[in-house]
Amino acid sequence: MTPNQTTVKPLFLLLFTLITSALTAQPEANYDETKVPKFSVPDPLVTFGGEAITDSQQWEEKRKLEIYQFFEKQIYGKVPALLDEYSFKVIEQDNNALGGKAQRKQIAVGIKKNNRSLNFNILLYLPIGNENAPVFLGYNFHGNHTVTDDPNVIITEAWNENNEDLKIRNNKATEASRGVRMNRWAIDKMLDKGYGIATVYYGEIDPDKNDFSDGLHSLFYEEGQTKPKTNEWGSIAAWAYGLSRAMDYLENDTNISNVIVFGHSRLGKAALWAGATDLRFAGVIGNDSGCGGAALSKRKFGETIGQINTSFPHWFSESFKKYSNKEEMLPVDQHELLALIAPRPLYVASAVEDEWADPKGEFLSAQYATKVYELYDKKGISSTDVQEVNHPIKQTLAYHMRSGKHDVTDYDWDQYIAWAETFAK
Ligand code: GTR
Repeated sequence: MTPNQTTVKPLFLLLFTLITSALTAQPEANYDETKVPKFSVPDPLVTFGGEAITDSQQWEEKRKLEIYQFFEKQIYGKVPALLDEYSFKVIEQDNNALGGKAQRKQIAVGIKKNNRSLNFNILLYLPIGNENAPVFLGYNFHGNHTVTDDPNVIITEAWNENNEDLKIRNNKATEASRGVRMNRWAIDKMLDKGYGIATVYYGEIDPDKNDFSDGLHSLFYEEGQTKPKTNEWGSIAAWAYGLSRAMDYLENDTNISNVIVFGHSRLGKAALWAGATDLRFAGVIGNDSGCGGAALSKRKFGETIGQINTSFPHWFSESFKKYSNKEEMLPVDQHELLALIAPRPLYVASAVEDEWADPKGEFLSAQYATKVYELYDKKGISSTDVQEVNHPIKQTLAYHMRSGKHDVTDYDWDQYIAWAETFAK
């Protein structure tokens, strides 16, 4: 190599790095209400073609489908095909679990496509003495064994994001992380009130990394394919699909009545999309779901589409990237995702210190979706309702803003359980 070449190469590399980082750099997140751009959200009751919708039948026939298809093709991405096979097996059961409070079942679900298979485990607790219990179904972030200190819960074998606080090391869960997330799952409260709880480790459906070689997506590839096509599913849609596959088991368990799908944060986004795609969920809860969940995108407050698509390029469909930092171009906003769940009960929850998820954007979104609930004579967040800390509004479309941070707390569960009493039993 000549001396000339040795200096040219690093210079070229430097230039290349500068250009690519300039192209992908994201504007600073905005937390200043005065800097929220002037925006208007699309009216859920006017079709893309400009036609007004005045009743629930017109909504179902003309508007709901076009909104659904937009979210499906341009935001979360389409599921490419049907499964070839589905099976489940109760691999463990104890009718005297948690000190006699619950029946515990662990169910292995197997799905097959193109001779490839994927397995995941559902952990289910049902209250003793309530033969027809409503169940909360939600993913957990690090394994079923983290939601309880019950020593019999199977430890996941799947890839796990390292987390020193939760004692997850070498991308593997071990006995050391048993019960580390009990604080987020008010299991005793649920059982005492006659509710069951079903949970699945989301990494068993699709490991949360920007790598499409593993997880659910890879089962569906055609010869030579290595990632989903442009309008096909990202990880959020895959997780939502996994919730439906858990539902396939739960709806056949004769001890279960209604299933309310729940999720926090990224898993709240997945729960909302699952609620929109699968009518079998009797209720839907999005806890601190933020950008790409309940929060309006066009406010550009806290996390934006540009930021989320850069930090988590695998979460949405490839086609969603064209809206990065171009939120004003979107013909929909997230209130219309909420509207797709109507008239079923839906709870949107924020935390006041969780500014990254834009609590105000979540509240407005619930408020703007309410007119679709009203078509069915259901109540939501009216234009005179105000967003106040720890003042839940428990209508069919419910909302609260808890004090504190991005988290799931007993306060949240107290509200969800009390709200579920109004429809789930
Ligand atoms: C953040 C992400 C949010 C939210 C959160 C979580 O890093 O920006 O959209 O999903 O993770 O899932 O805890």
